[in-house]
Amino acid sequence: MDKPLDLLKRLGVETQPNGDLSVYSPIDGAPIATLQNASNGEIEDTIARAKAAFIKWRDVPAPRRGELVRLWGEELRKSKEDIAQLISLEVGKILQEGLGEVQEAIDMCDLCVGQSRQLFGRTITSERASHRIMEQWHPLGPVAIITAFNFPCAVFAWNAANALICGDSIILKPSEKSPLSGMATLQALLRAIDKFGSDAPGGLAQGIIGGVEQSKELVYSRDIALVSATGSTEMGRSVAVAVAERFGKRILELGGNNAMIVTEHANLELALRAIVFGAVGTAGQRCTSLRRLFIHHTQKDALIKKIKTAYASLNIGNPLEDQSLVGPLIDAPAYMMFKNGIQDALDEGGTLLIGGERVLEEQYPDGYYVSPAVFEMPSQTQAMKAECFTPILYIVPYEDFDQALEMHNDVPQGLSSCIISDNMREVERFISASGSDCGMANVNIGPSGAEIGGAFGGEKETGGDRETGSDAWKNYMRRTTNSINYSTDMPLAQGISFGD
Ligand code: UN1
Repeated sequence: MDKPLDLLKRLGVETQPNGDLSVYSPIDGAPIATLQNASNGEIEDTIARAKAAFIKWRDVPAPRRGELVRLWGEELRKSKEDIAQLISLEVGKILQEGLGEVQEAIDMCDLCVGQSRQLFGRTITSERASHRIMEQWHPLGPVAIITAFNFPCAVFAWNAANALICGDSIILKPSEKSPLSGMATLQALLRAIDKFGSDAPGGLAQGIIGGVEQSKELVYSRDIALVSATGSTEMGRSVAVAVAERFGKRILELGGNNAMIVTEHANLELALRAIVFGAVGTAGQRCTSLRRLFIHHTQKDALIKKIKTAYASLNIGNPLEDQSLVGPLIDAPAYMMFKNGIQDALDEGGTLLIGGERVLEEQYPDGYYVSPAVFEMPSQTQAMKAECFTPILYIVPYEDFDQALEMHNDVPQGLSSCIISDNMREVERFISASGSDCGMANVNIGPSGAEIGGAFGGEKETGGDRETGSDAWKNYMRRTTNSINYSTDMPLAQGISFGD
């Protein structure tokens, strides 16, 4: 691993030695760099530049805008290893997951290159003779992208790639816990903009360093047409209200409390692989992490045995080392959350089956490594209904499928979900209208690791919006309905006769 400052230099990320935002590595708590939080004046200027850039960019043909995103993908390919290392260093993800995250950003660019030629509306038949109705999708305006610490590269790219092909300018406000990886991803975009040439206006893509105060400036600004924010439900609630108050648009991707149902017809080996990656991957710090596991009572003992064996052999350690599968939690508050989560589960009658300890404390006194915890709970308790963004998995056995479905949906969040079953009745029921109430309902796949081709997002307190693929691009545009009369008459709709 290179020295952090060499890595940052290679990625074009500028740091401010006397800046007021310090970034630490969760690996050992060591400082990586300092950055300067943006002042109100700087944010106002940034928004003004984004507004001016939008006026020019919206007139560049969409497939040409796609070419910029293609170039961004090329730059990301060139910097893939470097950005992945930075993500490991700054977020604590194992290198494989860091590489996967950059790959997700590259895939998003590829998707958007094609999508830039497919920003189509419908033609609708008119009730009037020699009339036609059609829809067009037009660029929307400056888009603010507020990301969470855990996916600083991919979630930025999901939003920025869509926004750019849709003709919008963008402003990134990365999480104050992992601003460097976001800025490195932005720098790759700025290199692409340099290569693209003069029809990419200055101010098309910008970044703002800061926390809640800086986010608020963006959220309250009437010049920001769309706020796309990823993070906690609490954050999302205040963004939703502020943006709605000024009739702005928003995309919210908030808490997940994702579950799996393992039925009596499940292939347990398949279930095990999905459980371990889902609950332990990224140290349980994905929106899509597996948190609740409902097991048919006939499968419980066998599956718990397998889970315990798998958890006992997990390599917890420095995420930059090849053999590590579980890196550290992001910071001390995350560790407090883990500890409280463990206590709450015990207080509610849970039996701790494995894990739940802080580990490697001597080696890394300022790094918060924990052994992922598994509880067996007597029922779906109160603590299980809140998202605890750490590797705690709660198991609840069930007797009949309807009961499992009911528990599955009985939480405020609705992001991702899955069933492990070889029985088509159970599977179809799970993905039917009366099945999972989540934005994503998977079959024989875990809840995390979604591909970008589908629409990503969830219901209820998850926010209700969608990003990435499918028709999510429409969220970054405005729709106009055009009614066209090519006759020489002026018939009115609804058959109205008005003074004729
Ligand atoms: C997130 O945790 O905010 O589905 C995003 C997944 C990844 C993205 C997670 N593709 O787990």
